[in-house]
Amino acid sequence: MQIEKYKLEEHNHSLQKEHQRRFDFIAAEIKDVNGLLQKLIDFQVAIPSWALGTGGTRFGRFGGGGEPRNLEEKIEDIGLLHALNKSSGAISLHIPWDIPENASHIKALAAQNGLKFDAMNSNTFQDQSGQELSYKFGSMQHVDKAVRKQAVAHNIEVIKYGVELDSKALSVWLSDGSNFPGQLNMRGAFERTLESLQEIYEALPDDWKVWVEYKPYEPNFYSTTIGDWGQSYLLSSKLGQKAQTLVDLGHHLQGVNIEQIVSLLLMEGKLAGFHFNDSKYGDDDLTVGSINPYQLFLIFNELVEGMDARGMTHATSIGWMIDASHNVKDPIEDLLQSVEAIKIAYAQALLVDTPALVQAQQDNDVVQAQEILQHAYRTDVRPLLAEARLRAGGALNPLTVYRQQTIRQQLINERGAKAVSTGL
Ligand code: LRH
Ligand code: MN
Repeated sequence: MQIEKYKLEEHNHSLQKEHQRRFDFIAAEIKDVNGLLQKLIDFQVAIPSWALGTGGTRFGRFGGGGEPRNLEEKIEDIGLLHALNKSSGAISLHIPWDIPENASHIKALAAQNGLKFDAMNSNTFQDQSGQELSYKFGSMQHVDKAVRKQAVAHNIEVIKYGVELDSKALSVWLSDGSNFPGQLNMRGAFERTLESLQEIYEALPDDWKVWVEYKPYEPNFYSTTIGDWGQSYLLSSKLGQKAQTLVDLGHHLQGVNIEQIVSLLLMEGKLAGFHFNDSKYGDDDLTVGSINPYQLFLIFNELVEGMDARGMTHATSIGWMIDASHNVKDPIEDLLQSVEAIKIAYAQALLVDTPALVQAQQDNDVVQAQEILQHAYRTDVRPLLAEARLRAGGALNPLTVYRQQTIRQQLINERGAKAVSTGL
């Protein structure tokens, strides 16, 4: 389903006066407000194809209605999201959950919805029906060469699907590891994983990247072969310049300083991009910025500083993507909130008075440094995001339009109230 343009214009007109007052207030404080707005307009967040349905845990799943039943409907839902916030112009597919049977049709449908194809995700953490060899004891780390070959072949197949869709990256997350001490020779597991990734690396088209995602635990609970940024960085350094490290915010143990990891990966030119979400305990995959928005701001502060230091174009130099699971929220509302939280953190980081901060750091004026950073964090940048959406043809308040137009009810009428499995 599409949103009629006049309905968006009606909504924006009804909020215009109040918006203008708020925008004028903050714009008065910003030197090059149009430059900042252009950065916000260009900043697009990719939406995972597996996040348009209701997620769940091993204890249960409470499916909502109107969920997409196939790849076409997932593309339509992201198209709807993008029509509202003009900030979700890409989809990331997971294979085999979303095999593009007819690539040219899928590509055309995505283009109609203003969407590009971001990284392609492979899957050697589940056994598919009809699969010859099991990944129970791992895939690329497996002691049996035949299992490793099967995993390599799957990743090369995923690259093929991606080439047809003009994607430019393969994203690899391996659940490989062990549940008990003694179960695995961890050096052997790492070396076999490297050997497998090298075969995949050789199959990458020249203009492609391979993104190596790390995660400390789950589904393995003693060791994970690619368990932290160091192990991913070691692999991507040994593989070559087309290999980089992907940072999923939920894949860090309590107390880890993620923004420090980001600054170092950027320094090394080895930061692939992000799977944005939020968490309080483990890999909770909650709405971005819903638990620790200050950490998200600090990460973007390092990103802006590090990308500017390397002359990188913010919007296109690394992968910006959400990886979340919606257990109790409407998936589209959850994604609207997540994209908003990401762009709020980015806008606040763009407002940091960097010359003053550098001076305070030079003077070891710790108090002043915090004041400068938190002034940006405590600035309500939402009118800037609304203005950027308005100029890009979106809604001043996407969530309000989504609810006022009873879009979920329309999707339920169209698709039915029954829940649809998301593969996870
Ligand atoms: C693993 C992960 C990975 C995906 C999966 C859906 O926890 O973050 O990025 O493949 O979630
Ligand atoms: Mn992830």
